[in-house]
Amino acid sequence: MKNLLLSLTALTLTWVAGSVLWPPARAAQPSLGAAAPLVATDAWVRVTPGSDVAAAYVTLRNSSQKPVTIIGVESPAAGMAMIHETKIEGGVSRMRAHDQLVIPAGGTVKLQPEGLHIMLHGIAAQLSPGASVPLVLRLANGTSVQIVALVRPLNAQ
Ligand SMILES: [Cu+2]
Repeated sequence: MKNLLLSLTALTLTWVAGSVLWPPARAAQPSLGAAAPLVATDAWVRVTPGSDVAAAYVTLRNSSQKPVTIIGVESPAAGMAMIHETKIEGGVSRMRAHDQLVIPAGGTVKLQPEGLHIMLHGIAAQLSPGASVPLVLRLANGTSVQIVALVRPLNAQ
């Protein structure tokens, strides 16, 4: 009986430790530095054949109690990367650049077609569907988040 209790205690402790560590930093999207609480999922790039400009989309979740501010984006696959937002103004679709993007504490911001996106300019090599594009989000706290985005065809939603 005593042994049983001991193993139950051990199990409970293991479970508690597991909960504290959750989410386990989503190994697929590692972040540099200890204090990068952004979790990036569903990252993809929509390519236009023959164009050296493409838009990248990703869902960003802030698992911390503080807002996280993205101050820049880089990609080794592009000459320049910027945060853009598409808005319909007077029936015309316009893109506006954002100097920064704030993910509220505990909040989620979706970069998706017809809205916020990462604009990639000067794509060096022609990207084909299925290829992956590394993206780096630079955060105001000095850390950065590495993302791998999957290339999808022009008609992807
Ligand atoms: Cu754009």
